Amino acid sequence: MSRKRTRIISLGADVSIQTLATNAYPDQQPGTSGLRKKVSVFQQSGYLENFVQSIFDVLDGCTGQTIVLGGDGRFYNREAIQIILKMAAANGIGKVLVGQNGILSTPAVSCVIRKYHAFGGIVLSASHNPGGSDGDFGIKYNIGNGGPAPEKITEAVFARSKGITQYKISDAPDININHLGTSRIENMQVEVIDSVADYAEQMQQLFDFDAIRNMFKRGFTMRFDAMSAVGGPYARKIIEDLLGAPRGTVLHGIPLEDFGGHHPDPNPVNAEELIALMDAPNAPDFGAASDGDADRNMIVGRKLPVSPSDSLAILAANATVAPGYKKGITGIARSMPTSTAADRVAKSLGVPCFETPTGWKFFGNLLDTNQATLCGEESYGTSSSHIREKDGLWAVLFWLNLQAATDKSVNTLVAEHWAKFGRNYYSRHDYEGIDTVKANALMDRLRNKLDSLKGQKLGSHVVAMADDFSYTDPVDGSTSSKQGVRIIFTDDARIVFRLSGTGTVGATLRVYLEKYEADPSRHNLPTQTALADLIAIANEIAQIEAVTGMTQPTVIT
Ligand code: VG1
Ligand code: CO
Repeated sequence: MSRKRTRIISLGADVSIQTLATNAYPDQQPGTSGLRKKVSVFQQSGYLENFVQSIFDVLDGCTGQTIVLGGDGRFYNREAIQIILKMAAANGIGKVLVGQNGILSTPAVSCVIRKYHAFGGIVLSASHNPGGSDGDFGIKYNIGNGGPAPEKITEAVFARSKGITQYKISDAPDININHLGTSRIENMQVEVIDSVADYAEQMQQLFDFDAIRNMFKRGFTMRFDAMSAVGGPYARKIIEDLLGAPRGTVLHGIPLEDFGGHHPDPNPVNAEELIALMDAPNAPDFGAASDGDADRNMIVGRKLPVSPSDSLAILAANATVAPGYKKGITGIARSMPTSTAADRVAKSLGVPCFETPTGWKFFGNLLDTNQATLCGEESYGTSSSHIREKDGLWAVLFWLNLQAATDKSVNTLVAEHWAKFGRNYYSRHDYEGIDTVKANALMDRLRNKLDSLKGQKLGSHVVAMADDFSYTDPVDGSTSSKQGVRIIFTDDARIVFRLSGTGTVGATLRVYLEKYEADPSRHNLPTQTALADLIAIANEIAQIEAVTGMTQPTVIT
């Protein structure tokens, strides 16, 4: 597309506020978690500016208000921060709280918005997607409750972006964001805040830091892999400084613009170094990792990566060990593809378990109305009502608190949980880089089969129900449809198919597989072995190999 040159449309009363002409881009639709594109796409003339102006245009009443701004430190973070600061000033924002060096983890943004009663916040991150000049960049707007904007807002921003013709920006020089303190752009105040302090303070209110500190004093060992992403400074401050774990407990603790060339996704495939450490004969007691923007977590015992769905269930079952949850939980919420392990815990606690579409934005209303206290997703996301984002380090601290309070290892806690509630064997198979047209056709064919599936016997499993998941928010009544094809069997096994909404190249098919096993003597099978029959059924029903030409998933978690 040839772009017309930027033209000044008008100068404001204060001459340094400019209104510049721009051409709309057609592709600024936010996905599961904000707008994510290749860095080179964001670097196109006006691309970031259009999206930011569209946000300001649809926000009612943001004039004079405070917003929070920060990102995961990936390539283009600093440039984007300067552009957004100048645009915020030109759009009449009263004050911006910006993380030092432009750094704020996603959970820290949520924490800071809530603590200072800000109007909202802008998070710069493509989360677990790779970074660097040829990697991905992303931007997301969070509302005043600290959580991702609901679809009503993201759709309005997208609609606005398709018709945008101009944006406002100050031509003030760049602000120094390296040092704490206050400065101004036009009439807007800019306060550079400590990236970690508010978040660390909140964690100390939720968890028993004394008990964890004593556990480290007694020689408890752990490794936290920050994956060269934004979790590093948070983990170093909290785990090494405040909890007294020895230096070196946090691995890859310095955030790098390209995450050291790695994929900052804390799962056994991408955090292979940590997994190797935890598999070794002299493994530490506990392993953990977080992702690009530190909202995901992986929990690892000796030779035992804990499935995120199990982690949610185990934390829910033991929530009262942590001071912040000693009164118990009001309910649990999980995304639809997440295993039903948490449902069994909710049932035994006598609290509701909500099933929402994929993406943290769907938990906000349940948390705001106190219907749920803990939330989780199979994609290594867990958190609670303390903020409105998933929170990687929070989950790790919860597991530390649990081990300190019970004096039990991760392996023992997991085994005891399975013995009591049964085990939900679980795995996700991702098929990446599929041609988008083919991927959509595969999903359409699945949808067309749904009506005929009920009652059918597939392998040894009988289909109890099959549908395309649709969710009506119990608080605001909004409906989200086409959220994933699910096949549920009479023995509680499930297969779910959906397409990713966070990728930037082609389509990714996610196949989620789950099988329930009550018998403790059958709780130690390799996961893929336990799920082998469901894997075969999924391939058969979706014709994955025939459509994609792939005989194996690209990633198994
Ligand atoms: C993925 C996960 C989803 C998560 C989302 C954002 O979305 O499946 O559970 O909420 O990423 O996580 P999708 O549409 O690609 O399946 V993060 O840590 O990337 O902000
Ligand atoms: Co993330």
